[in-house]
Amino acid sequence: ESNPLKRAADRVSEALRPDTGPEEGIPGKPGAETPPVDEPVKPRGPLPPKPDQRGPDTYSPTGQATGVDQAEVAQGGSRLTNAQGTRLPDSDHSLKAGPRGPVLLQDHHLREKVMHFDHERIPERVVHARGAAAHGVFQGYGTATEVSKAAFLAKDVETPVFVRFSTVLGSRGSSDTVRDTRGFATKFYTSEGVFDLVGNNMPVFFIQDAIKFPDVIHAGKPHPDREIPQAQSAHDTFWDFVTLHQEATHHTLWNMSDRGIPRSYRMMEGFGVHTFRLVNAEGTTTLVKFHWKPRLGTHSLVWEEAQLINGVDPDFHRRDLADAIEAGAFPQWELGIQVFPDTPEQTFEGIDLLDPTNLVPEELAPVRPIGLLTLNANPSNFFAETEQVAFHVGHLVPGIDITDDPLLAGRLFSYLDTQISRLGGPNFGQLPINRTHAPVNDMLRDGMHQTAVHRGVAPYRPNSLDGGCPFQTGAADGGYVETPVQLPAARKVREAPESFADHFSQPRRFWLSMSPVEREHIIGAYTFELGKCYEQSVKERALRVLATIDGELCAGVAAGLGLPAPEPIEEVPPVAPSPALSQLGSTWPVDGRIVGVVTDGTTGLDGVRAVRQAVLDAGMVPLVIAPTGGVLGAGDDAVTVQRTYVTARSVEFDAVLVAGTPGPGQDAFGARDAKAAAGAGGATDPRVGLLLAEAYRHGKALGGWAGAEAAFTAAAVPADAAGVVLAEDGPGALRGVVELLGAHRVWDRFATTG
Ligand code: HDE
Repeated sequence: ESNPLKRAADRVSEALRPDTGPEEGIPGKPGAETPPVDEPVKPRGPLPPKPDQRGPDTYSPTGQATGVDQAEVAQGGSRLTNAQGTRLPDSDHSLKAGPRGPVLLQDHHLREKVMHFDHERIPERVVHARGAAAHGVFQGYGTATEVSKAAFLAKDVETPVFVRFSTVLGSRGSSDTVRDTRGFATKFYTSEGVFDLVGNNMPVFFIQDAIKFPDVIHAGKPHPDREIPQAQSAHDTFWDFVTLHQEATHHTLWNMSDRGIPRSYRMMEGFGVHTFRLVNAEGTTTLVKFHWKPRLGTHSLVWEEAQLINGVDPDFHRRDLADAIEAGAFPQWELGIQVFPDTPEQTFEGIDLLDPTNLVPEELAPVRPIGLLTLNANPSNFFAETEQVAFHVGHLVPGIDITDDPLLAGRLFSYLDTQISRLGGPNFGQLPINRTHAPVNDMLRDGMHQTAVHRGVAPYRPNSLDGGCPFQTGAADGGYVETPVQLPAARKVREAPESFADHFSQPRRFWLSMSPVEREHIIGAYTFELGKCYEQSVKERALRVLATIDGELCAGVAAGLGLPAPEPIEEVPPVAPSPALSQLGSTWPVDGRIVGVVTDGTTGLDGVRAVRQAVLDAGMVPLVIAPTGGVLGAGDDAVTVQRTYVTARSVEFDAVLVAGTPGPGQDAFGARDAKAAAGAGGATDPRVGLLLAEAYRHGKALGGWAGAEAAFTAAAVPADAAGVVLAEDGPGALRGVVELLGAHRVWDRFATTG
C-alpha cells in the first residue's frame, strides 16, 4: 500500500480492464470475451490523470472561468487589465522618472502593450489576400444522395457554413472592384468533419499543372522592382505569361469579360473548377463539377463604374455583403452539380474532365440543384474569423473524393503548407473559426500555439495503454476511405496528355456565346489592359492569341491599339455556343438593390416619402440624396437624408429617381445659393447633373416625376431615351424602374451610346 510504484501498477491494470461494452460498428472487431492478446478491441478513453496530475482548470483564452460555453469568450469584466489579468490604473502614461524624466524599462505594461502591437499583423495570404466573409447555413435537398453518401447533402439536413469571398492578386488593403477572378470558398462544418469547397467565380483556371502556379502568380503580382501595379492584370508580365502559356487563354478571356468585375459578391456564380468524384452508399462513383447559382442572378459592373468605385468606395463589395446581411436581405445560392459517368477515360462529349481549363456547357450537362446556401450573419471579428479561416481542398468528407486533375494535386499540398507561415504553425485547426463540429481524436500533438490539453499516454496506434483508443473506422461506419481507383500502367514522365493540347476551342465557345454588348465589353477590356503594356512584342503576341479565338475580337482590339490584326496561330475546329454562359437575357429578383432618390430638399417631399416607402416594400434600399445632410420636413413625416450632393456618387446606385422639380423662382436641385441659381436661370446643381449623366452612361434605370425632366435635360440625358421613366408620380416612376432593374441594366442603351 505504501509503495507508490505498486499503486501505479495496480491503477494501470485496473484501468486496462474493459469497462464499456463493445462499441457498435467497429468493423472486423466483434466484442471480444477473451482477454486481448494485442490491441484492445473495446474502446475506452485514455487513463484518468494520476493522483499527482491535474490539467489546467478550464478558463477562456483570457482567463474567464468557463462554465459551459465560455471557451469562445475573449474578454471579461469591465476593468482594464494586462494580459495576465492584473487590473491597471493607467494605460495612457508610461512609467517615468518624474513627469519630464526618462521612461523606465521596468514598465511591464508599456512593454507588453507595445510588444503585442508589434506582432498584431500576420503574413497576408500569398494569393486571395483581400476578402470578406459571412456565416450561414446550407440545407441539403436530398437530390444528391443518389450519387453521394455525404451526410450534409441528405434531405433537410442543415449544416453551418462560413464563406469567404476574395480577389486574387491584390494585397489585403487593395480595392474590391478591380478586374480579377474572385475566390468563393465555403467551409461546411458537417457532422462527419469539415468539407471545404474552395472555388472561384470562374469555372476554369489559367494553368493545367500546379507546378506553374508560382509562375502565373509571379507574373500577375506587381513587378518586383517598383511593386506596381497593385491588384491589376493590366501590365506586361501578366500578358507576357498568359500569351506564352496559351492554356491560359480561356481563363484570361473570362477575366476580360464582365465576370472579371462583379456587381456584388451576392451576384456571382461559384465553381469548384476541378472535376470531383462522388461516392454513394453502394460505393458507386460519379464524376461531378460543382456550381453555385446566385438567387439574384449573375451581374457585373461596367468598367468605368468599377474604376470610379476603386476611388469612391474601395470597400464596395465588402460593404455590400455586410449591409445586405445586416438589413436581413440574406444572400442565397443553390449548390448544383453537373454529373458525368466515371469512365476510365474521364471525358464527357470529348471534353477532358481532368483539364481545369475546360468547362462543360450546361446545355450538354445540366446543373442539378442539390442544396441551398443562405448567408445570415456577419463575422463579429474580422481577424479572428475572416483572416484566420484556413480552407483546404483536402478537407473532404465521406462521399466526396478527388480526381487526378494535376492542378488539384498541387493544391492538396499547398493549402496545408501555406498555413504554416501564415498562421504560424500546424495547430491552425484549433482556431475557433477552423474547428470542426465533429469530435476530434487525431493523435496529433504539441507544436506552436498548441491550445489543447490532451489526455492519455499513448498517442500512437496500436496501443494497449489508452484502451486501444482511438479506434479506426471503416467505410461502413463513416470512415473516409479513398476510392480504390484503378491506375493505368504508366511511365514516370514530365508531360501533359495530348488531350490537354486544345487551348482555343473552349475560349472560342465562350466568345460565341456572348451577346453583342458583352462582346463590346470584352473588346474594351483587352484594349484597356494591352494598352497599359509597354512591350510591343507582348501586345503583338496577344493579338495573335485573340486572332485565334475570333477575328472580330482581334480586329476590335487591334483597332484600339492601333496595330494591324495578325493571322491566327492555328485553325480552331467549329464549336457551338453555350447560351448559358451569357449573363443577359433573363430577369431576376431586385431585392437589396440600391435606389437613389434625388431631391432639392424642399419641393415634392410627399413624393419622396411615398417612393422611399415603396422602395422598402419592394425589398430594396432607398437612399435619399439632398443638398445637405439632416432631416427633410418635420414630425412623423420627416425624411432622413442618407447622402448629400457631396457624398453621393452615381456608382453607388443601381437606379436613380429624381423627385419633382422646383417651382418658379425656387432653387433648382440645390444650386448652392439662390442668387447663383437665379443667375443661371434655375440651373441644376452640377453634382446632380454628373450623377445623372454617369448613371445614364452606365446603363442604369432612371426615373422621375412632376417635371423632373429639367434635371435630365441639364445632364444631357434625352427624356425619351431607353430606360428613362418619367411618370406622373413617384410610385409610377418607381414601378417602371423596378421593371428595368429586373434585367440589371438598360442594355439597349449601350447599343445607342457605344
Ligand atoms: Fe488557391 N490558394 N491555389 N486556387 N485559392 C490559396 O491558400 C493554390 C486555385 C482559392 O478565402 C492559398 O490559404 C495553388 C484554384 C481560393 O482563404 C494557397 C493552386 C482555385 C483561395 C493557394 C491554386 C483556387 C485560395 C493562399 C494551383 C479555384 C482563398 C492562402 C495548383 C478552384 C481561400 C491559402 C480563402 C488560396 C494555392 C489554384 C481558389 C497558396 C498551388 C484552381 C478561393 O495555398
